[in-house]
Amino acid sequence: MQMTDTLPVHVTVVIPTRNEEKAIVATIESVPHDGWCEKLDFLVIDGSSTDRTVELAQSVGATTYIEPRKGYGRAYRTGFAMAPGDIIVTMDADCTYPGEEVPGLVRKLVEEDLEFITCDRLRKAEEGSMSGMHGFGNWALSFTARMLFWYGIHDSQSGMWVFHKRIMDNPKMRPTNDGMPLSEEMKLNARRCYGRKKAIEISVPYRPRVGSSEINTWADGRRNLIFLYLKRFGLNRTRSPWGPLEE
Ligand SMILES: Nc1nc2c(ncn2[C@@H]2O[C@H](COP(=O)(O)OP(=O)(O)OP(=O)(O)O)[C@@H](O)[C@H]2O)c(=O)[nH]1
Ligand SMILES: [Mg+2]
Repeated sequence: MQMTDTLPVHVTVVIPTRNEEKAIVATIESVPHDGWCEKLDFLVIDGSSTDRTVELAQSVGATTYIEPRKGYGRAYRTGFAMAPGDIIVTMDADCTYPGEEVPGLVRKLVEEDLEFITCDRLRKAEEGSMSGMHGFGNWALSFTARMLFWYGIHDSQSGMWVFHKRIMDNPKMRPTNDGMPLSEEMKLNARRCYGRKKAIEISVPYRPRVGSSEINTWADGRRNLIFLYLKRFGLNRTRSPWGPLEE
């Protein structure tokens, strides 16, 4: 198949947002819209933004859904269930991830018969994309995850994944966490369910953020670390510090 052929797939880009009016339009427009796949749509799961995020997302054709329950993980769990496409792509609404790489990543998933791709940000991070503290936190969490699970993923915190929606039918793949730890949970579940040949990691550029972040580096870092230990001992489904587990 040539790079110019239209891929016979329906792709939904799921984007969680909370007050991202400065970057949501550029994030959506960064993904090529030139007919590289049969159908492409954008599903924005908004955590009750108080700015113009929703209106702006709709203005460039995205479907929006307000998820009042807090959390990055909650937004994705809702978005995965709602996404109409057979292939799901994720990214933050802050211009940090390379939207222009989406067609190539989807093509790779389809043509190489993969189940899941996670994008490593650490090897190709551009200058200014990660503060020293963020970089250290990412490295420390990724290192801890590798030591606990021996699963070989370099960047446990990346939020850009490309996968077949059908993998969410697998209860061992479906994530349980409503917060930032959903990111590491996705990779751990994917490697456990599909192994190193079908669940792969690819390095992509990572860019400076547009707009300000609402995450709390220390609190989220601690939650991510606790989650790794709970999961290691199989307690994340029964003892969730983020409240009851719902579908
Ligand atoms: N729906 C929803 N989206 C959220 C929530 N918290 C964060 N987000 C979105 O999730 C994405 C990831 O959050 P970021 O603030 O970028 O977190 P991060 O990438 O770890 O931090 P930065 O490096 O500063 O970008 C962004 O698009 C946020 O707008 C939430 O509670 N609900
Ligand atoms: Mg971000």
